[in-house]
Amino acid sequence: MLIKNPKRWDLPERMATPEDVFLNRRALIKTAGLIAAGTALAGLSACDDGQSMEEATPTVPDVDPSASLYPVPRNESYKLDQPITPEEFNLTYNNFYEFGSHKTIAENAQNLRIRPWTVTIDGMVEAEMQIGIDDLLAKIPLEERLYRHRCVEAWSMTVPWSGFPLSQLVELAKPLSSAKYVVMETFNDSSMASGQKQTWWPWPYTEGVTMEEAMNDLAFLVTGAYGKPVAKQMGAPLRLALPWKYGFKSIKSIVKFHFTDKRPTTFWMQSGPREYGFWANVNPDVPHPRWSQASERVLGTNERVPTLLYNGYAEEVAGLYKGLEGERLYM
Ligand SMILES: Nc1nc2c(c(=O)[nH]1)N[C@H]1C(S)=C(S)[C@@H](COP(=O)(O)O)O[C@H]1N2
Ligand SMILES: [Mo]
Repeated sequence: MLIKNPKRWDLPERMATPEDVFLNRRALIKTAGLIAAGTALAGLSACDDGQSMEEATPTVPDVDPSASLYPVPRNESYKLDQPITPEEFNLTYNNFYEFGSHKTIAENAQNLRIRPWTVTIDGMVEAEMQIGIDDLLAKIPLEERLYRHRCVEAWSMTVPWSGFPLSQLVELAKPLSSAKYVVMETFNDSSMASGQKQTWWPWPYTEGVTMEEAMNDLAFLVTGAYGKPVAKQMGAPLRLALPWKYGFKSIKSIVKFHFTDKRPTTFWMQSGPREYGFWANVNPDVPHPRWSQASERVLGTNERVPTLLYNGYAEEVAGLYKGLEGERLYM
């Protein structure tokens, strides 16, 4: 049962197939024995599977203790000659599978408790540590950057993120020289995130980048957006923004940074190895098995525009991939 609530920015269905339409179907078949037959059949059009999920009772919206930090000064090196996507789009059209595998998870995401929020830094570091988000925010100056944001489902936005370069977190962590990757992890608590009751997904959500990618100035840890603390549905209180990669690399609501010499098998690599790789750099010439990447739909204007190599950031990042041409860099 799909409850339609068409908004003027809704995409035609064929352009907005969710990431999991194929994956979930397979998972449902696999776990069919665990699900009441009727539900399983209704769930086969996987995009509405979140609707059949038991919704947790929304809690009273809490005041974000970091609110007084915003707005923060804009870093003029990261301007764009394209309009910012109106905030209502980023607040209402999200991917955050912890709260449902469809786009309208915003209300359910209000169940996310963002304080206390402890960030763990561990693995190949001089000294493992835990730090509360507000202590972290007090240590590192925040700035605003305008970034392009591109999902593998071929929609795009332009977002004013606030936060700080990932390189500053790496400096705080003091990794050993043997560390080659930083792996990030989202919270895992099905009592606040009903999507995490769907046990066929490899929770918690994880993502990772090489140390070299982490040190690139474009790699940005987001704590705010649109001049205020980042909304829960957008990955409060700490998410990543890697604008040259597909959106699934930009992990939300991070609780852990793990330094390692092993390349991680991330959430999406485990969920669909044929469809999702480690690098996931944007490239118009390399189609995803289900979505051509030649063009993208701009949320807000519904305009279709050509996709750019590295999502327009080739000058900043192409050098990271020299000598790696034999790898699946674009999926
Ligand atoms: N923890 C977590 N992080 C996540 C996701 C998710 O489901 N869970 N979805 C990813 C995908 S597929 C995209 S496109 C972006 C969406 O970010 P937005 O909702 O702010 O546009 O978040 C990424 N980060
Ligand atoms: Mo995505």
